[in-house]
This record gives sequence, C-alpha cells and structure tokens, in this order.
Amino acid sequence: MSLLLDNQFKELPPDKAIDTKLFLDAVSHIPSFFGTCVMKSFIFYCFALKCLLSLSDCLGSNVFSVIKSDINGNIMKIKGVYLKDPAKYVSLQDIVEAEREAHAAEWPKVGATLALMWLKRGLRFIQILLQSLADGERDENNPNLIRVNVTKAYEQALKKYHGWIVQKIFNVALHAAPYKSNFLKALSKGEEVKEEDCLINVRQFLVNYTATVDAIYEMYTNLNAELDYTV
Ligand code: 03F
Repeated sequence: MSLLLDNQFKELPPDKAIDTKLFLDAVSHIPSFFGTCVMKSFIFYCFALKCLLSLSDCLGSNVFSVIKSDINGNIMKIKGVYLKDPAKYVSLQDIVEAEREAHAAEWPKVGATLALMWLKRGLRFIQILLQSLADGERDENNPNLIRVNVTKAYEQALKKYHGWIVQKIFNVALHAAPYKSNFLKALSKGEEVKEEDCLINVRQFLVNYTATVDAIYEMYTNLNAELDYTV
C-alpha cells in the first residue's frame, strides 16, 4: 500500500536510545527507493540533460547512483561494526562511544561515527523534504514541482557541508527533480492515490522518523561528535 508505512521507524524508548538493529532494518529500505521508476526516469533525465548541455562527467548523470551508494555505504559501515559484536553495540550510542575509546586520535572522523554523521544528514534532508510536502509548502505558479521543498531540505540539511562543486551538482539535480505527483506515487508503491491520502501516510511516517533523526542529532551534540568540514 504505502512504501513509507511498510517501513516505519519504531517508537523510541523514554531514554531515546536508538536500537542499532531496528535502526539498521528501517534505514535499509531507503536505498531501494532509488530503484523506483520515478528515480530511474530521473537518472535518465539527468543523462539526457548532460548530453544536451555537454556537462562535464561529474555533473548530473550519476548523481542518484552517487547518492544511493553514499547512503548505502554508510549503512553498511555501521552494520559492519554492529555485526562484530551485536551484544556490545545494542544502541547507536554504544558504537559511537566505543569508537571514541578505541580511536581517540582520529575520532570523530572515523568508522561508524563518521558514517552515521553523514547518514543522519541525508536522513534530515529526507525528513525536511517530506515535512515540507506534508505541510503543503509549494510554488503556487508550479504546484506540481517539488523544487521549493527540495531546496529547503538542501539548505537546512546539507548545503553548509558542501563546497561549491557539490553545490553546483545539487543545482543540476534540482532541475531534474521528479514531479510531485510522480514522487508521491513512488512513495505509494506506484499506485495511483490521491495526493491528500499519500500525505496522510507521509505525516504518519514522519512521527517516529523525525524523533529518531532528532535523537541522533542530539547524541552528536551531547558527545561533541559533530564536525563541519566541507566536501
Ligand atoms: C560526503 C558526501 N555525502 C558525498 O561526497 C556527496 C555525495 C553527493 C551529494 C549530491 C548532492 C545532491 C543532493 C540532493 C539532490 C536532490 C534531488 C532530490 C529529488 C527527490 C561522506 O560523503 C561519506 O558519506 C562518508 O562515509 C565519508 O566517509 O568525508 C565522508 C568523508 O564523506 C553527502 O553529502 C550525503 C548526501 C546525502 C544525500 C541524500 C539525498 C536524498 C535524496 C533523495 C531522497 C528521496 C526520498 C526518499 C524517501 C524514502 C523514504 C523511505
């Protein structure tokens, strides 16, 4: 029925500890979203755009495969650490704290701590994008475009960590972003649902999702694990 409701995040316990296994299960569905028709047509669009404008190789055509493998790579890095000792790494904080002990010199720019630092930014991007759609924020002149929503998410979650080259790549990707109707359809597993019905599911999904992303940010602040270098 709905991709989002099939893959909901679990409610956090009162101490806001994030269970590593449940978290990994929930985020593992995100990369497959990039294999949906909408995203495939988006990749094709970027490719065509690149041919038309003769953009250099780093621009456009593969943005979505880059994003997918970046997100997937970070999930795999965290999973790799977790599987070494599931009993020791019950919560995400257990992993970050163990790495702080083990790699005092390089920490936090190391291992699963660094992977989760970047993964949470991608998750925040998705959160702000979905929230903005759920709140009905739109370009009145182009109500079926999601550029205002994508731009808001980018500015709040990622832009400050990107140097000008990556920011330019974002600008190319922005112009090829899917139409809202297609994007919402993809979130509904390709079924034709009314926009308002899909947004009800988005709002429901966002409850535990937002709480989880907020808790990861809070943990990075509390442990002084956040970095602000740019790529
Ligand atoms: C740093 C950095 N990662 C990487 O270098 C850059 C990757 C490409 C960034 C391209 C920017 C374009 C963004 C948005 C386009 C939007 C169009 C949207 C249309 C819908 C780190 O990488 C590594 O991660 C780390 O492991 C390594 O060690 O310094 C470290 C070393 O470098 C990033 O900037 C993270 C980028 C995450 C982007 C997430 C975007 C998600 C886009 C779409 C989501 C669709 C919604 C799906 C909903 C599904 C719900 C189930």
